Amino acid sequence: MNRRNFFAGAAGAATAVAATSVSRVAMAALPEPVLQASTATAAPLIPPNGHPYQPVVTLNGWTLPWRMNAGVKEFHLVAEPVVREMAPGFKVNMWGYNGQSPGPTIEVVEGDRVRIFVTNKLPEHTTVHWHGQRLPNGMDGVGGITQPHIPPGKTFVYEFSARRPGTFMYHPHADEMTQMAMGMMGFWVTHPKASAHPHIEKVDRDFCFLLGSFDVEPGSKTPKVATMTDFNIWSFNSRVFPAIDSLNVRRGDRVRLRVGNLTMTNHPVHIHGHEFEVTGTDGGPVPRTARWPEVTTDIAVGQMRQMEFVADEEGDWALHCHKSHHTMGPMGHDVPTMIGVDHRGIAEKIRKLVPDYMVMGDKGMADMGSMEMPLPDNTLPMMSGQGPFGAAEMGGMFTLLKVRRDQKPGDYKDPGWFRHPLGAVAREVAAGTTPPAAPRAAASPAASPATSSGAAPDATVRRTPGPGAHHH
Ligand SMILES: [Cu+2]
Repeated sequence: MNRRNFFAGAAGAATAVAATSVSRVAMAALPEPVLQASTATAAPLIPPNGHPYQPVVTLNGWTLPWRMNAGVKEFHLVAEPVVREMAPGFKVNMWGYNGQSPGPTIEVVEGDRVRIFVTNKLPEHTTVHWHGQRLPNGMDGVGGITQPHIPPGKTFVYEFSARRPGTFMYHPHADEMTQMAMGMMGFWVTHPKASAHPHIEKVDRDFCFLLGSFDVEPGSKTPKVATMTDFNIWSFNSRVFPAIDSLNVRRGDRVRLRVGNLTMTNHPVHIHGHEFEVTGTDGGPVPRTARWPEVTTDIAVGQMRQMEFVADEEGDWALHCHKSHHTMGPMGHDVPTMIGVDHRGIAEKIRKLVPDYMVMGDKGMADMGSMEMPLPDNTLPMMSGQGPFGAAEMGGMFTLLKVRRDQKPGDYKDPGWFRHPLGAVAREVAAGTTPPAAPRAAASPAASPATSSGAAPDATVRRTPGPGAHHH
């Protein structure tokens, strides 16, 4: 993390401050903005003051530190142009907050008094809307309706109490189509104050990310902001597979995923190998009796969902949007279906005229994953990612849930590829032979991991020990 004095540091402050119309005293009163240069998943921010809580981990992101001022948590968001590396070799000119898109996650506790300074370094006005919060109407951030817009170069302050625990987002309510298409959004988590909330379980790992979409023409660097639905880049926290970090957990951990959707379409988020329950929505925690097991949950536009499960199956499990074109990089939409077309010989003839010509997909599109296509600079390959068994043929909204028995509690490091037990991988069968039986998995308790319905009392079905239990 990289701290920089927004107004040029103590030594240079005289000239920098003189250039603004705001008094030196007023500037000194602002908390120093904290900026993030890295796209790596930051370690959870253990709260240094205030009510304690189990912090979240933001996928390829970070949590914004705050200053405690007479019992009020003070944050400083800076709305500004940023360059987000969506994948190595693919950098996009975005607008974001504090150096990145999405902006930093804000974490507070139910009942906290929160003051958020928002400095506008964009070339146009903006506001911040605190999506889902209970707050005084004048703090809701709807430009022109509940407040004047924040002009370029100015700092506004929002203040309210975090009244309801849950999963929230923030985004501009000013020239929204442009500003959200440019990547302006962030996550907000309000942790429960009570140590035993009736509808909020303790978890061992709590991850969050925002679904994003961009329209970046191959070879260009800036999203098109007039696009309404036809986006070509689909991201988790403005990163695309294989550049999205994996979610690394210890076998037996109770895991919470918080996902928010600020794209212009719905995303059915699907997890392999486990059943989960939706334990919270935009409106707050879901009572246990109202939950049901799922392996896919649709997240509509503007919604947030909390998914919870016990990660009790070891392996590298895919976690992705189930719209298959959302797990691909940019491609033309007018590619003809070539499956079954025999164009042997034709390509060679065309190549004499067009040296880079390639035949696309006469056996499907899988060739695209391993082909070395000539691409314009700063272009994301359409399907990429290498796994231990070959090309993953994926891009966009895809990552891995890595479950390991030897992952240490509190350790978020990528453990590398899963080492499968001998004979426990799907494999070729030679004609006329009978392969040895694959090893059977150790008997694992039936029933869904987060099951809380039916007659069983919670204590008997909650197989995950609390976070403390792993430490002994
Ligand atoms: Cu999707």
